[in-house]
This record gives sequence, C-alpha cells and structure tokens, in this order.
Amino acid sequence: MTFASRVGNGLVRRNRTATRCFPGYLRALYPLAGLILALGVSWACTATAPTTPMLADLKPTDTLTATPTVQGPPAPLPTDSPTAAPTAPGGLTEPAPTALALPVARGLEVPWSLAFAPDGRLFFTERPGRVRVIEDGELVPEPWARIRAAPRGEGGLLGLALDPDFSRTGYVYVYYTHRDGAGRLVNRVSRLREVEGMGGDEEVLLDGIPGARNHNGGRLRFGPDGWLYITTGDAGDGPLAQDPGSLAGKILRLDPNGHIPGDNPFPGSPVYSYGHRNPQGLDWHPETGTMVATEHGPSAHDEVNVIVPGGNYGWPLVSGEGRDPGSIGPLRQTGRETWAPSGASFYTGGLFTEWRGDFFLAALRGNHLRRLRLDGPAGGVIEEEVLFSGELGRLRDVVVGPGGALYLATNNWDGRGSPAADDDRILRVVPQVPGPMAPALPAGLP
Ligand SMILES: [Ca+2]
Repeated sequence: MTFASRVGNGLVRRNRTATRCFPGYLRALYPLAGLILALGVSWACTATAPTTPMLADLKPTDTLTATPTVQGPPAPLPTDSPTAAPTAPGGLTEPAPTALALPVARGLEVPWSLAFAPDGRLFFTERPGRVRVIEDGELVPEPWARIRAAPRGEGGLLGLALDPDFSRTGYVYVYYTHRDGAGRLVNRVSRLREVEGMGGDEEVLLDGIPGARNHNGGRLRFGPDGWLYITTGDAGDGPLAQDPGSLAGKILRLDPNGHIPGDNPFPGSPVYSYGHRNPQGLDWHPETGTMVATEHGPSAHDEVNVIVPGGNYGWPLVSGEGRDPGSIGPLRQTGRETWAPSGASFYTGGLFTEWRGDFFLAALRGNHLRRLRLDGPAGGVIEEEVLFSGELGRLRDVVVGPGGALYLATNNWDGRGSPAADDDRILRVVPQVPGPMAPALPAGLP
C-alpha cells in the first residue's frame, strides 16, 4: 500500500509534503518506494519546504490550520484503516485529495448555521442571537439582525436558511429558542426581510415547537422542491417523537410562507417524518434528490438516515443498530462511537472533483469533518474518511460555497469545547496543492 492510499489526518499531512517536495518522476515510484521515501525524506522536506499560501485572499496573519508542520523526527506512519481509498479504474490507487482549512472569520460566538446568498455573501447565526454576514471576505462588524433568543444550554439562535428566491424577496429564515408566555422554552421559525442591508420585519411562521436546554434540533434548509424543512429535537421527552400531534422529534415541512403543503404525508400537519431524537443536519443528493439527515444518538449510536415522507425513524423505541419492524433503520450508525453529527452537506463543487456527490457531516464530539460516499440513492456507505481530526475542535456546520470550497463553523465556545485563542472560527477548506484536484482558484470569496 502506498502512503497516499491511507485515510485520515496522518495521510493528509504526509501526502501533502511529498507532493510538494518530490519531482514528478519520483512520484511515479511511490508504489514501490513510497514507504521508504516517506520515512527517509519526509522529515527533511517538511522542515525545509515553505508553506506558501496560494490563495489570493489569504491574509498575512492567516495560519494554515490543517497543516501543522512537523518539526523534528517524523511521526509514525498511520496505521491501516478499514476505510478504502478512492480507487481508479485498473485498480490503481489515486492519491487522496489533500485539504487545507483557512480561517475566514475569528473570535465568533458559537456560529451555528452557514448559508450563502446568491450575491456571494455568507450569512451565519451566532447562538446568543445574532445574524451576521461575511462580505468580500470580511466579517461585517455590525450584525445583520439581532434576535431575542433564549440561549440556554443547546438552545438559542440556531438554524438559518435563505429563500431560494432571496435576490427578489430578501427573506432570511431563522430557527431559535425563546420563552413563551408561560416562561417555557420553545422554538420558533421566523423569517426576516432585508432592507438596505439589514434584517427586520420579523414574521413568525411556526411557534411552540417544544424546547428545552437540550435537544432542540434546529437546522433549516430549503429542499429541491422549494419547501422549507425544519429539524426538531425531542426536547428531552422521547415519547413526543412518536406522537404525531407533537412538533418535537420531527422533520417538518412548510412552504416559504409558513403554510402546510397540500402533499405533506399527514394531511394538515407540518410533520414530514418522525421518531427523531435530535436531528441537526440535512441535505439532498444533487442528482438523485435523496434526502439524508444526521441525528444525535443517546451516548453513541449516532445516525445518518435516508428520509422518506411519513417515515418513522424509531426514537425512542429503537436507536442505532436496534431494529423495529415499524420503523426505518439508519443508513449508517456509529455503534459505540460518538460523533455528535450536526450540519451536513452533499459536495456539489468543482474544487474537489473526487468528492463530488459525497456526503459531509460536521462532528461536534468527534472533533472532525467526515466524508461518506453512498452507494446509490439509498444504498450503504462504501467509503468513509475523517478530515481535520482533532485539529479544529468541535464542528457545527459544513456547507459548500459557490466557488466549490467547503466552509466549516467551529463550536468550541458552545460549553463543551476547549476554545483556542481565536475561536470560534469559520474556515474555508480548499485543496492543498495545484494539480488535477485543484483547478485555478478564483480570487477572493467564495
Ligand atoms: Ca433511529
């Protein structure tokens, strides 16, 4: 096995170093000599090769967070992983794509949800109650909107989605925890309208979604059908997830004006699927339209589910590998591992051509970005890769920028992390080296 076929962070570092240091004819010898070269030369290359930023918008103070330069003796080679590397026709192993995370914004407070506007601006929420914007690569100091959320425990200002027709309507949709008239924590979906660059005119579309300190769900996304999908948690009361009359532990679907679509699976109800514990990520396969959602399990047993209308996903009757004839089992579950998966996106960009169509999820407890390749619309996971393991801390969201970069939000200030001096951050993930994997990068965001 060449060292380029390994997965995980050890590979990313080593492969990058080799590609930068060795001329092409030496790279052709990798299958025979890669291991020896890696052991013998990687230290020298790593110690001498300059880490040259290649992006026009990289600022002098930016650090290359995904590439801690190895000083001193080389680290041990990564151990074998059960995960297969991408295999080219003819059985040749392609070098795994190498990725680099560059800070776009720092010093944020629990950025929970990222969404790009058609004009290239990056909108995001901060959980205490701010909608903010990054424009032309710069964080706009004044929030786009302030929301009177109740940031308790896992609650606060969570999801954000832009109207598919944002250029015309200026609508931004948000999901947040607040206190109702009786002082209870509940969640609501609202939309704001942009007027002269600022958000206002809040219009509440759905309120009274059961809330609690934990398990508030909170992801918003517009589907390819143009309807708004909303993930809700069980608010700590598992049986609510099986109660068709409760909005807790569900994926909901509304039209952009907050009305219930006529073809929802339960007539007159916003419920699209049920039996969820705490789903926080969802996206649709770009070609098949298959809807895939992530969900936090009870101590491990996290899930990735293919969502169908009217489907029962089992909580609290079963979770993880548990099977129940009346519910739909997960596409992937984590067994005894805990990822705590949150935001998720299928990769649709052109910067990482090998990743096109793969499903990425941001892991909180897992401290990584995970890539899953699915076998067909609802098939199993046929390839899996962990990126940035332990390097960035807790990750809350991942989206694809219009230029093909992935964007990540850290959540090291969410009460469960170990924040670095410049946390929380939004980071831009780009290929490490020019070549077939990395066509010429456009200047500036995105
Ligand atoms: Ca389940």
